[in-house]
Amino acid sequence: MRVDIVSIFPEYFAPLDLSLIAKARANGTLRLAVHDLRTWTHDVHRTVDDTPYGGGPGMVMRPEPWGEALDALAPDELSPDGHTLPRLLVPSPAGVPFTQAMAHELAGESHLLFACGRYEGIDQRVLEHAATRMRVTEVSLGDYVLFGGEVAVLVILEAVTRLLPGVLGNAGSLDEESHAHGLLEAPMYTKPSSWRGHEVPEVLRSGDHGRIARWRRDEALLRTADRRPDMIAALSAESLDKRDRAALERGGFQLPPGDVAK
Ligand code: JD8
Repeated sequence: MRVDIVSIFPEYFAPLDLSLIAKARANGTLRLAVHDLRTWTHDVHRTVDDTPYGGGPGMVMRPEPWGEALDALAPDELSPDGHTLPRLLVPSPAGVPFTQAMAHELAGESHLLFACGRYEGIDQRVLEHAATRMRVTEVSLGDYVLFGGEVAVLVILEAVTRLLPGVLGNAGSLDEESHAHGLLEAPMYTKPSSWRGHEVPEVLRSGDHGRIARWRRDEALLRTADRRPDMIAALSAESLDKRDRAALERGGFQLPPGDVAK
């Protein structure tokens, strides 16, 4: 997969030289380039912002450098190597929520182009114009306010890279399956079995794989009901059996409506 990032803070992306993302870059799974937006300015001050039309606080990113950046990184014509136009992703608090499902979708693309805004954001015409030639998605990490799009790109790229073929081994595919069951994970423990007076739950040391699986499922259900009632409500009636319902009831949780016969 090819990835281009445009930002006024290219140094923000230093973590992409570390760990599994660095490895994916080194073995060619990920072809990543970070570009300084100011490359595409022409004035002595390399200006990227101006005052907002309509008034209000702060500054807005001028369209001209962005237009030139996108022209350079997403040429109209198919390039000699035959690659297609990129998918343009623009982090914004007004974007569609980034989810694991979107990470899977993006992992299937051959070329991603990230545009990192700062200040009050990018002149909307940049996105309008880009949408005449490529797929454009404004995407949000969540309902809180950041200074700019850089951290969002780090998050999205990490979520996508770990889904690329060969980046994770067996552990990865199993991990994805567990996310797919729609519950939070049960807590994990390692040695020593007793630490500062805190014990590893006895069941995990029992060697009884049936009991362990049931305990983990119960813990997953209880912490999901406690922390993410929205996820419990989203479960289909068939995904909770009688045993699951009993565990939630014992934990004092109101059961979501469903087929009581199950
Ligand atoms: C991009 C500029 C800051 C946005 C005024 C100051 C994502 N979940 C998220 N929260 N915030 C962002 C985000 C914030 C950004 C930019 C993403 C570019 N800002 C601006 C408009 C209102 N603030 C984000 N993804």
